[in-house]
This record gives sequence, structure tokens and C-alpha cells, in this order.
Amino acid sequence: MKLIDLRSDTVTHPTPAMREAMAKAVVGDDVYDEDPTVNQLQEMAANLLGKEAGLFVPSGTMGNLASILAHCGRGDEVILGNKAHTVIYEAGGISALGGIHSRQLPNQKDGTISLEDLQAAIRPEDVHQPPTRLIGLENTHNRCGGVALSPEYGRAVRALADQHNLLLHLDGARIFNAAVAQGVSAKVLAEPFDSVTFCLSKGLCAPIGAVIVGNHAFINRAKRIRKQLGGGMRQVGIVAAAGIVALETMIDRLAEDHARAKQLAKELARIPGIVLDPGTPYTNMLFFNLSPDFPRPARWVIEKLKDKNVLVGDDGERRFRLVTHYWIEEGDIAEAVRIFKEIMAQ
Ligand code: TLP
Repeated sequence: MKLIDLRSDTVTHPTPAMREAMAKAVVGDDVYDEDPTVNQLQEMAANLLGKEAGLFVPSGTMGNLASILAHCGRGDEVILGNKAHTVIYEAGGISALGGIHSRQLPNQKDGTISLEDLQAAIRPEDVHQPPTRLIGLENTHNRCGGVALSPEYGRAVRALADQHNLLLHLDGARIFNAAVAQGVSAKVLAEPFDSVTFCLSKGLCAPIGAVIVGNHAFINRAKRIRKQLGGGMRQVGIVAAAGIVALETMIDRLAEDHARAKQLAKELARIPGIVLDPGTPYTNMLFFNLSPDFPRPARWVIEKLKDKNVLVGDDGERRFRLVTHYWIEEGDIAEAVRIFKEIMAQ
């Protein structure tokens, strides 16, 4: 029986075309900048996002960490949303390893931080306060339901950052989902930012890796930091080869994942005991709650689903997260819904 794994798009395996490209990849020592496949991937990434240069890193977490460390010194402050992945899921790396102070402002339901809150949080020149250096945003925004931030919002934050001489970083782990969902290019979404991290190993299906992009000076600083973090890899073209296939063939099809998430939402909404977040899903993520009258916690439902080969994520006692991806096919949605219905009626 097929395992229907809806926990995350991080669970995706490489496609057959990726495995073939990996087997045939021409490699070199990337710490010497001599891996032609890595160089090709970095150049493709930079072009796609309209930046001068790119840097291949092992994970989205390292991409955000190296970027923020490249922008901020010890004691500097970065403004982040309180639901940002960097705040919740990156083990406090920016503080632990960079001595960077994070100022966490409320994320609105649409994944943004209000311009008023941003404006009010920017510190004056004052010896008592850490200097504000950077603003970090996330697109799509994971904990805000996979919602996509618009190009207009990015530009408005850029204008504010410019008034105060601040830098802007984007955790664009799923920037291509945001682009496809809004019918705009990733370049347009990336344009207001000094640096962007995006992931190859989520909806794009590559087994490992993320790329950070920005100007040459930023990428040079990030490269030294990547080395400090132990992320200087050698014949890593073997992995980058899958990333090239990902960028060439896996972006436009993300629309299918979004359509399947919508289909899943429509059918789950009909099951008594399930209460969908209004407006959801925006992209490939679906968040929903158990209704107050449902007698059991999410964990109970999750264990029952697991017994039937359906894996879903929880996001609190009575809340779920389901994520669609390349390996979730048409029939899997109907099957997952059928099993959900059966369990919710027990
Ligand atoms: N997110 C994972 C978990 O860590 C929660 C997931 O299953 O969604 N930025 C964003 C917005 C992310 O969602 C993630 C991964 C990362 C960064 C980190 O990427 P990796 O896992 O490559 O370090």
C-alpha cells in the first residue's frame, strides 16, 4: 500500500531525471570554486532571481543563518516576524552563533508585518539600544498558512528600509510557490531584497540544498561564513545537478500542488469535526482545526491515519498541517480524504 506523506514538501524524493543527472554530473572541488555543476547552478539561481551571484548551501536553515550573519555583526538587531521560520524552527542559530539580537514583531494573518509596526521598531541612534541593521521577511509564509506576500508589500518595506539605511533579507524557501500562486516571476518578488534564500529540496524535489543570492560582496562574505559553519562542500556538483533539473523542470508544475491542496481542502471541509482556516489554502499548505465538539486531540487522529499509511503534521493540540507536493497524485487526495472521513467518524 502506498504511503501518502502529507507532512511536508521536505519529504519529496528526487525524480528519475534528477537521479540520472546526479549520476552523470561533472564535479570538482567546490571549496576551490572548481565544481562546474555547482557554478552552473549558482549562476542559474542568480539569473532567475535577478541578483549578481549565488551560493549553494546544504539547507534553507544554513542559507538564512549565513545570510543574516553576512548582514549583521554581533550586537546588531534583525527585525523578524514572530512566526518566522528563523524565529521558531532554526534553533536560535542567529543568536547562538552570531550574537545577533532579534526583534520579533507580530505577523499578521497575511504573513506581513505591518508597516506601522516596522516603522515603530526601528531604533534611533542611542548608545543604550542595539542598532537595527536588517529586516527579514518570509515568502511564502509557512506558519501563516503558506500565504504569499505580494511584490507591492516587498516594495513598501524596501522604501521604509531605504529611509533608515536598513538591509532586507527574504527567507524565500518557497518563493517559487509564491510566484506561481500570484502569476508573477520570482525575480519580481526578489527585487526589493538584498538577499534571498530559496530551497531546492522542498516542492522542487531535489534531495538536498538551498541557494542564497545577492550582490558579489554579500556572497563573498556568506561564502566565508558557510566555511566557518562547516558547509564548504567538495564534489557537491553531484547534488547540485539535481538542483539544476529542479530549476529547469519543477517550477511551473507547482501549480498542480496548489490545485491539489484546494481539492483536498474542499473535500476535507465536508467532514464533520474539521474546521478549515478561512481563505486557506493559498499555495501548497493546508492548515485546519478540530471543532470544539470533537472529543479527541489531533495526535489521536494522526496516529490512526498513520496506521492506514497516511502521514500528516500537527501544529498544536487540535490543529493540523498538510502539504501537497510532486509525489502526491490525484488518487492520493481521494484516498486520504476517505481515510480521514472514516477515522473522524470513529
Ligand atoms: N520548514 C520545514 C520545517 O522546518 C518546519 C517544513 O516542513 O516546512 N524557511 C522556511 C520558510 C521553511 O519552511 C523551512 C523548512 C526552512 C526555511 C528551512 O529549510 P531546511 O529544512 O532546508 O533547513
